[in-house]
Amino acid sequence: MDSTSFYQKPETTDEFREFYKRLEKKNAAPLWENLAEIVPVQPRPRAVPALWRYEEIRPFLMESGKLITTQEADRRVLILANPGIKDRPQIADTLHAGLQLILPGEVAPTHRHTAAALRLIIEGDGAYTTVEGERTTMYPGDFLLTPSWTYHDHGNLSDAPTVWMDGLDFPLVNYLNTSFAERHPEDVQPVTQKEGDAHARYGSNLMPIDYKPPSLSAPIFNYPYARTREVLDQLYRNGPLDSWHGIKMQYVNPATGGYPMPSISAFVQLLPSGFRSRSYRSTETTVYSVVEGRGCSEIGNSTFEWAARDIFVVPSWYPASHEADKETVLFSFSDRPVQKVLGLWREQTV
Ligand code: 1HN
Repeated sequence: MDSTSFYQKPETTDEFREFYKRLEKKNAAPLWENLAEIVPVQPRPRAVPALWRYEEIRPFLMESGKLITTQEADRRVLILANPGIKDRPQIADTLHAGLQLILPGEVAPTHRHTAAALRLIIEGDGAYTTVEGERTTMYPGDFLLTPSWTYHDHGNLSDAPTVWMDGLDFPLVNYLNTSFAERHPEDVQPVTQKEGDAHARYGSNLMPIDYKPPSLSAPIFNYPYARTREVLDQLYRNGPLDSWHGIKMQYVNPATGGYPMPSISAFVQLLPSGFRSRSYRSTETTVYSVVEGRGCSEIGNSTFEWAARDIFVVPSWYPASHEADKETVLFSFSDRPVQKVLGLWREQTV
């Protein structure tokens, strides 16, 4: 019996095949021939565990900077394409991840779409993203949101290339046939708020009185790394260290305590030098970006050695353990909120 199914297909005879042919003409099919495929006994993602080394991808990113302008490309992004998913480039079954380059002086025009996006800044100081009229300047390690249907654009006023990882939920959004997208009536939306307003108003353990969240996403759209790093340092000093996760925290919507966006969760974790995590798996698809450090991860039967700025993916239900050769900070994002709301999310320490 196929170990991925509780059900064994009946032997197919000529009589069956002839029946199936006639059935197909009527746009119908026998469930018993498809049951094993339709109801696997455990998740069977198409995506496989995979790693992208920044030092290998960066030259291609810079080459793309010579080939096409941001204006021409709209967004100059190299998609991280999972080798297990052949028909379209995406990092995993439910999520997109890519590396976006914006060169000094460039502007990526304003648009909005129903897919939700996040950024994790990888290289460069001083480029900005504007979300719904408020700019935020970005530094390495910063975690940014552009929630569903918010107007956003990017610009680079610094004198160095800026690179970030994009994470989007559009494989999910497209699966549900819920994608809408449009450009802003102007090439670049007007800036209507002072920089830092959202953070002061909603991100400082204070809320405007009578505040009612107008959307399912966080009202702040930058979680600066400087503050996050201090927190990780302090929590490491205070302990305890979790055997599976090190010091792991989740990013929250400060207005609700919930996920930053309704479809995407995000996490940051510190693994001390020499730390070896125990093995863990969950049903969520998780994309990791190494913010600092060096080490390796065992994912399923494969081992991946990583360094700062590398990206790797752990598809649903693959056991993963991480080892840090020096103090490491991992950022990660996943589709956990969608699984939770459907009552499907599972985890297991293995
Ligand atoms: C998008 O709008 C951005 O706004 C980046 O920076 C990556 C990947 C797929 C679809 C839309 C951006 C994207 C994207």
